[in-house]
Amino acid sequence: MSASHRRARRLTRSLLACACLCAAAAPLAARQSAHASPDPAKEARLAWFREAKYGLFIHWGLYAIPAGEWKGARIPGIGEWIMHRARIPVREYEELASRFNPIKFDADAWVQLAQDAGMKYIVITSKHHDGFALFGSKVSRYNVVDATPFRRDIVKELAEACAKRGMRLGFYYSQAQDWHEPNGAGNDWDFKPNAEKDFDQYLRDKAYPQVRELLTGYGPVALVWFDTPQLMTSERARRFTELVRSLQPDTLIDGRLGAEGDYISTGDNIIPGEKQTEAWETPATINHTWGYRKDDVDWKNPGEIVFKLVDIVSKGGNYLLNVGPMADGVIPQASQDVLRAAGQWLRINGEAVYGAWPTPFGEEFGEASAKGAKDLRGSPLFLSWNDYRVTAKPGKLYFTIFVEPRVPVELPPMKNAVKRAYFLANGLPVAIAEKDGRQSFTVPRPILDPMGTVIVVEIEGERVAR
Ligand code: H79
Repeated sequence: MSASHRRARRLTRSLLACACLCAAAAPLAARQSAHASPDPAKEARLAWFREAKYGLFIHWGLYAIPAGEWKGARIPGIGEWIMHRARIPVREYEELASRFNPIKFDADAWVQLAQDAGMKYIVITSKHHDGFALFGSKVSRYNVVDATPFRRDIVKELAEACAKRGMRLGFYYSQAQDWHEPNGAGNDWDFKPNAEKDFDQYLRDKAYPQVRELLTGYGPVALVWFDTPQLMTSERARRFTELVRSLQPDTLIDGRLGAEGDYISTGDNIIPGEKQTEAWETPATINHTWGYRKDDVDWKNPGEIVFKLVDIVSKGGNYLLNVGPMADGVIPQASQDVLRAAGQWLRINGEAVYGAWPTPFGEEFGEASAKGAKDLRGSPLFLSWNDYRVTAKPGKLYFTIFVEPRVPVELPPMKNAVKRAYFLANGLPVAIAEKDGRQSFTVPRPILDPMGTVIVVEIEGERVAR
């Protein structure tokens, strides 16, 4: 491929990345400055999260039954939004509960999948915007135990399976939008517009007490994943923070509560262009929906998943990758296959991922367009390069190569001497050459692993000095 071809391909990729920007969270850079001072308690809570890097998001609820279709019509958009998108009245949508009977649900199998995938934590929708709780709640009968023929507490079974297998479990909880409740945010087809609602009544009688239930009835909670902070004043948000901190001081709070959390949540499916020092996480779909849709079979392939994971880790973040189980309790086989294939790569190359530091360089991410081109939103266009990414540990640099290099790979300039280099997968040495003061290595062709070939470069000293 010629240089101009490669450039064109990169350009297409970065445009695609921009086009799917979603408004669920403010831009990362804009929120950076607000968190300047290091907080030791927060850093201690975050220790496991910064190590873990990769988690399984599970969106499951009544929306898995219609699976993107209502009364014979295809309803576009993300599957878990079907009630909103089709303006389904509460009284009609509620009837799905009487049909929710996922007899194939097997919590152990789900946790096994996460483990096979190399994921270190699970986050499940304990209550999404539709208001239906996947746990046995005393606060609202609109829950899996009281309103369905299934009558089993799904969150409890998953919590037990996680505890048994040493998997951390966190809860997504839609704190603001609740389309089932007259005073919850979001439902203006059955109820009054948000501005005329008694939102505090909803918080007091449902959201706060349900979050309390989640933090008292299900063992240690790794994190609470709040979302879409509509109507969330800082005072309303503070009550959630106090609840979480008082009940489980080690539990993390994500970045979408409406007050400062423990880490930054990027927009859905958004991976920032550069590394960030603050802890952060990208929530992402494996196809194009979160909740199951029968018509969305456009799965990312394992190579794309591995690239995104290493890209994210090289920028200091975590990847929370979603699956949408079907109404019978089974996670679509195709998505399981993708996760397990990426997990196979991680079994060999996980040293470059888990607990790894972000890149000490940054040049590998790409370059600003020399021609002053602008992206779709008028920002200067950044041409991202996807040839390789760098992660690090004390005395070691991991170059994960994604595009077979036709020329020697030059190490970015650093003061450290290189001790040796080798393939992570098999330990075979990689020769380092030096020319005009620049060190480089040559990757033999064909490339060892097309999904990502990791070359470990051992350096003098713990960290790169530039
Ligand atoms: O839980 C997942 C999503 O349901 C949730 N965040 C992730 C983690 C989310 N909430 N809001 N959004 C995502 C933004 C949603 C935008 C849209 Fe729509 C929903 C576009 C299409 C459907 C709202 C309804 C705007 C147009 C129709």
